[in-house]
Amino acid sequence: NGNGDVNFAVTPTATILNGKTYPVDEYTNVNPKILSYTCRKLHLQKYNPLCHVKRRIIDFIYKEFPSRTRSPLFSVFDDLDPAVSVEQNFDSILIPKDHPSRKKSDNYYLNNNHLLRAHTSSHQAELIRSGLNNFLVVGDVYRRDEIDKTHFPAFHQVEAVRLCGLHDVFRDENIARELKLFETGKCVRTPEKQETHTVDAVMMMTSALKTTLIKLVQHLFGKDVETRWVETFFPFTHPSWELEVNYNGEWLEVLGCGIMEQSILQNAGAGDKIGWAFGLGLERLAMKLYQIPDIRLFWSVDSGVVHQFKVDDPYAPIIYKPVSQYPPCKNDISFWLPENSTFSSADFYDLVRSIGGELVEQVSLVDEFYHKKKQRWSHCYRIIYRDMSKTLTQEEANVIHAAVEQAAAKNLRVDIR
Ligand code: FA5
Ligand code: MG
Repeated sequence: NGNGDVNFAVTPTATILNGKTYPVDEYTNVNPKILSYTCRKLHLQKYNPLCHVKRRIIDFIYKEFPSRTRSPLFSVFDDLDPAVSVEQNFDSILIPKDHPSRKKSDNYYLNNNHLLRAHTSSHQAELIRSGLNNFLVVGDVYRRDEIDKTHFPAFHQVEAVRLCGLHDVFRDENIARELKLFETGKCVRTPEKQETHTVDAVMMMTSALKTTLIKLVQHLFGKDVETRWVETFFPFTHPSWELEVNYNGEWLEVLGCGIMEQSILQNAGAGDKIGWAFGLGLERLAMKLYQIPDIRLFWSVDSGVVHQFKVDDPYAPIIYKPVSQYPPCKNDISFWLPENSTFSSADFYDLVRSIGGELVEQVSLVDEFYHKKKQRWSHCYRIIYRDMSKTLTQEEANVIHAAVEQAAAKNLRVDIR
């Protein structure tokens, strides 16, 4: 449950998560540390900043899309199981079999058939198939990624999907009689649209999508927020964009969006509609909103951090006040990579996280070289350890660092120098 109680177990032959058993195979790369984050459900903890931002977003969507019945137009799912199938996370939304985003080095696989979802888009197809036209999915997602102040292996997304029929797209009766959603004649894909869509339908949908998103960020940050659209590519939308907002003078990507690929709708039994979708990162928005300087702070249980967000009103104008900064400890680690190896830095980052957890602030590759005589590569990484709520002594850091060295030698078969 959401109180941090353990809801997983790891045995040599299987991982048990939320009552389901996933046999271990050569694809398994989850570890107890990452599994422990699935118990936290930060977006469901009333006083977590991510929950405040989530409530503001849901509020906005309810107001923006008023319903003609007594229940809201958009259904909200915020407690779907983060363990999903490869089919859900990739195939159902047309991610090609050889796409780099499927790599073992980028995801947490339970086994060759299941993984911790890498995005909330995993649930698009099944929810459409269940008959829904408008829904939000809020959830924790997992990626093996870099380690710094804006990246954590577990983060949170909000997904929105809106499917429209002819009369939702063209609200005017007379216009709806004249125009169509789908091409009947020539079918070509252009940078502007998919082969089956009419230019008119795509223009209307794009305008509705972009207007909704600009209003959303204005709802969060005020009318003066600076934004820009960047054209991009997703296998599940076309055309596609990212929205960036200005954050302390730099452009910060906060979401991806686009016109949904028609075959996703067709496969899910909604081929007569056209859809838009977006997926946003809750941490990025909350960091800007509350001036939270480090992504690890969302996971803090330190009272000095938690107390600042203990308000019932999600619109309370909170500015995060740094709990006095405790000093960092820097430790370097150098090792020879195994010969003819499949070593990847992602494996090492993950190992450091699995041992040091939230005490790891940053890991960076500071030196690499090839030794001709030995015919081996050497890597040197700098690890910054820092406790967010008390001083971490160098002795304490050394204990963690020694455990990292041991585990690297044992699990990654590197030779510590
Ligand atoms: C996606 O995950 C797409 N599924 C989004 C989407 C949905 C596109 C529906 C079209 C239609 P992307 O990998 O860019 O895209 O992630 C979306 C957002 O999640 C990013 O803009 C960012 O705000 C957030 N995000 C991504 N990676 C991280 C990370 N490591 N840490 C924190 N936030 C992240
Ligand atoms: Mg992106």
